[in-house]
Amino acid sequence: MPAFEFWNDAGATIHPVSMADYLPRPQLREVQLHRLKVVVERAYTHVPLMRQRMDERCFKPEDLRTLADIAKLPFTVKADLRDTYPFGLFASPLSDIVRLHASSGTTGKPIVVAYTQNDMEVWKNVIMRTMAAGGVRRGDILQNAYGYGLFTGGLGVHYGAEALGVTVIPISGGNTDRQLMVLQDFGVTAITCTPSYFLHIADEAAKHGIDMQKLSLRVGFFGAEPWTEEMRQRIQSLACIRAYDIYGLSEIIGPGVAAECQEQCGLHIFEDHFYPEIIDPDTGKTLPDGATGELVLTTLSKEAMPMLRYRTRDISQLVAEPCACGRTLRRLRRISARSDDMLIIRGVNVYPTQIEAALLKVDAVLPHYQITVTREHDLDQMDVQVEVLPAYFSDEVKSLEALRRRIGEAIEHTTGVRARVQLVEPNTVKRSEGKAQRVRDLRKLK
Ligand code: DLL
Repeated sequence: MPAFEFWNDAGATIHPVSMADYLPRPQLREVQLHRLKVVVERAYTHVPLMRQRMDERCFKPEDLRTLADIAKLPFTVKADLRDTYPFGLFASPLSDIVRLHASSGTTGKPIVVAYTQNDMEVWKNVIMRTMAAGGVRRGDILQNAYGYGLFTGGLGVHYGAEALGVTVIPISGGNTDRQLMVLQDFGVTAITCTPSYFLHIADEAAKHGIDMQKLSLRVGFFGAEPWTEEMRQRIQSLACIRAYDIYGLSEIIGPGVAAECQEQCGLHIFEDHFYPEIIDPDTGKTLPDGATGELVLTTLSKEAMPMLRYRTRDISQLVAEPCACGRTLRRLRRISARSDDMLIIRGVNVYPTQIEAALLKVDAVLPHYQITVTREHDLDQMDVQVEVLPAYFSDEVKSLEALRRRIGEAIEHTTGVRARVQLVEPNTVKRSEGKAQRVRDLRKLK
């Protein structure tokens, strides 16, 4: 194997599992095209819905000659998984499937996803590369606080971290007192959980007089929900760790579709296994690198459930410029929002992450908030409840009022919408052990 696959530009040794991170782009594209042809053929042969969709477009697998031809393939959407519930999109017989996971939808039945033994190897591979990109290696002790079970977070991270030689503590989500005990007593150096749950753990630590900065914890991989750069800064300074973003979704594999390197400047997509496109969500047209739009992913190596052009509903951008780390994989900008999460308030589009960014720019604000939207006298009303430092409650009312005004202005400045702000004491807003529910849209109930 050529030497470049073992060294990065800085001359540092690359862990063998990460070699694919540094493939020269032309070679990577060759791998992608080869795998794409195989996966399209597989979907056409084994998944009736995909064959029907391709037939409707008069598209045959052999029409795929270049990577650009991917645009000729039909999209797959979440409803396709629901409509074929539970096993209708499987391309392997059940006897070849070694794992099932399911993602709970907001309504009705969950979606079911499947893995063959080879799929499990791919999953392990991308998690190993994720961990390695954040500087985690053999000798590290990982507290895996993503939920174990049907959710892909816990078990997905588990096997990849183990394969890398890391000591994994399968603690799952919840039982925060026990999380704190383990964090302190087991010499934990790395943690995986949602950013909101990490904040909850940190809060509880403070209540128990535990100084997070004095623990051996060095790094965290946070994902499964949208979070902002402002939140990263809070987490990093609170616990004196490096906080990396990890992205993924059940339909594609689970965690490990993309992850940040130590540059913390976008998430490298494991492009040898997942082919990304950004599209205009309204027209479905593919957009160039750098443009903002909906992320569409095609699995290049999945056997049990190949996904062709899956519309994720996640809004992002592709960054093609080389990263200082030397990886040749393109990056995904931090997922700013899900199109499903977009609130339309008095005609203005507002994303919860915009509110988070506005709130956390104000020093006195704690990273716990809830957005409630109602309709009063036919007019949309947005209420933001946010925790602030306790000192403000013992202070003169005037300073509390000034702070409220300052937060209100920050929200209006960022979103263009005026919100009613309610300042509350620490530990008032409901905490989450998994994905945080930041928004309550009560208009939908009417
Ligand atoms: O949340 C998989 C996962 C587990 C990712 C652990 C990272 C860590 P689902 O439950 O199917 O799978 O939810 C997928 O969560 O489409 C995004 O909207 C959102 N999401 C996941 N990671 C991020 C992230 C897992 N880093 C959905 N930033 C996705 C923003 C994220 N949103």
